[in-house]
Amino acid sequence: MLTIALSKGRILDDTLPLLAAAGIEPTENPEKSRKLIIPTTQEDVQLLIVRATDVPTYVEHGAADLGVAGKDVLMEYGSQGLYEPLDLKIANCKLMTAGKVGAPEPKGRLRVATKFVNVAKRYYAEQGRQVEVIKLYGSMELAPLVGLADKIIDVVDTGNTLRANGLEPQELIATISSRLIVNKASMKMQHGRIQALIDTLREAVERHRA
Ligand code: PRT
Ligand code: MG
Repeated sequence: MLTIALSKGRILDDTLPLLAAAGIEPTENPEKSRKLIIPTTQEDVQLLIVRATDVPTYVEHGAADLGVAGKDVLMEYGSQGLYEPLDLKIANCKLMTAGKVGAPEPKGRLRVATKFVNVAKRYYAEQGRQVEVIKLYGSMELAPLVGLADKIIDVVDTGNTLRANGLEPQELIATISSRLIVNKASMKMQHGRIQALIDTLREAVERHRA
């Protein structure tokens, strides 16, 4: 059995057409089903539906052989224990700092609210800047509005969410797309099969981009 971990929403939406190119289609709609293990048209391939931030955990520990995760999630998780053989070029966005429109740079220690705690610490450490990183799990945009933080670090697509809350994008930390990730032991044990899937997906990505 080959097990592929995916999250619902934009990653699933954009990954299904790529998997279809490899002849892998879910036998029921994962967006609607309550099932977390979804069989596919290939008897020996199944999908696991997990939270976006949990995908690397399932793959690193071998509960899934493959997965699809945003580069933001991988930067935060740390990708030492995983192979990352293919940029799927889907769910594109930017990881950015943002703050209140027109707010002056605070003097002294910067307070940064984010769910990307490791990324934030690394980013400001590289700049030699003293920061207090405040961990949040969502609605980061609120933090500067109520004085919880000076800035946030979050993924930005259109920027509409920032604008709607009186915030502006400031520094670009990384351009983000979703990556295929592979468990290291699976890559050894099922090399032929996984490599064939990677090759097919790579062609589908290129066709999709053309
Ligand atoms: O939603 P959940 O809490 O379960 O987890 P998640 O937010 O990590 O998952 P999901 O499915 O929302 O995102 C999965 C991946 O999609 C992320 O890890 C990113 O790599 C990628 N991605 C691409 C995005 C966006 N675009 C995006 N716009 N992830 C989140 N957003 C958010 C953004 O932060 C803002 O709050 O969507 C909102 C709208 O964005 P704007 O800029 O267009 O207004
Ligand atoms: Mg989300």
